[in-house]
Amino acid sequence: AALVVTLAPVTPAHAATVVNSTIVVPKGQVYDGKGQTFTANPKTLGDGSQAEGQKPVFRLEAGATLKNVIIGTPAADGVHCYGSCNIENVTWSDVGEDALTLKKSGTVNITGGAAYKAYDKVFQINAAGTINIKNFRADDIGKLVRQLGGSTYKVVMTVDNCNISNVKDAILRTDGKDSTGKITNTRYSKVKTLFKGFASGKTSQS
Ligand code: ADA
Ligand code: CA
Ligand code: CA
Ligand code: CA
Repeated sequence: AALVVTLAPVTPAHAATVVNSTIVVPKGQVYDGKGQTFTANPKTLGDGSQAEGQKPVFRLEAGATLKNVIIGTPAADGVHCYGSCNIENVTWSDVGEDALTLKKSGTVNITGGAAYKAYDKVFQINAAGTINIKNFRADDIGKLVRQLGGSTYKVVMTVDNCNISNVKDAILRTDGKDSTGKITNTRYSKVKTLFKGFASGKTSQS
């Protein structure tokens, strides 16, 4: 008799999860993507172009953590933080309109991960606060951090132990005279300028 082997259906390890409506991470909670890739449904969240008003793939309430996630393409408006948030080992393989936005005051801690192919901005800061970027890789971007154009609230920006390449505009950019930028222990290549728009004495690099 012939031997018949029936194989169970297998979900490929690398299949992306298509996000149809924003995944909300509640206040103080941790969302661990375990290395999965998430992409935006372009019809419901956004196509990842430079059009404003796209929706995020993830929305983090105050004190939430997002970790071990790959945001693939399209990435729509990436991640929105409504207050402080922790972003650990999150990679944007092709940033959409931007990668992450601070929507309400707080501290954003980015640790590990990477962002690639950001036509303009990676991290968009739309409220007073602090952004600390550590052990991060960025390549082929316009700006790594941009405080909302024309805004004057204070934003503290730090970059430590990062690897940044092919930056068309600046690593850190502000229009706020109280905002500060500090870059330490970081390698860069093909970066137009490190800092843009800061008042004198508000930047340091070592
Ligand atoms: C631009 C735009 C703002 C806002 C921002 C963002 O700076 O002018 O209105 O949409 O992008 O949060 O992406
Ligand atoms: Ca924008
Ligand atoms: Ca892109
Ligand atoms: Ca945006």
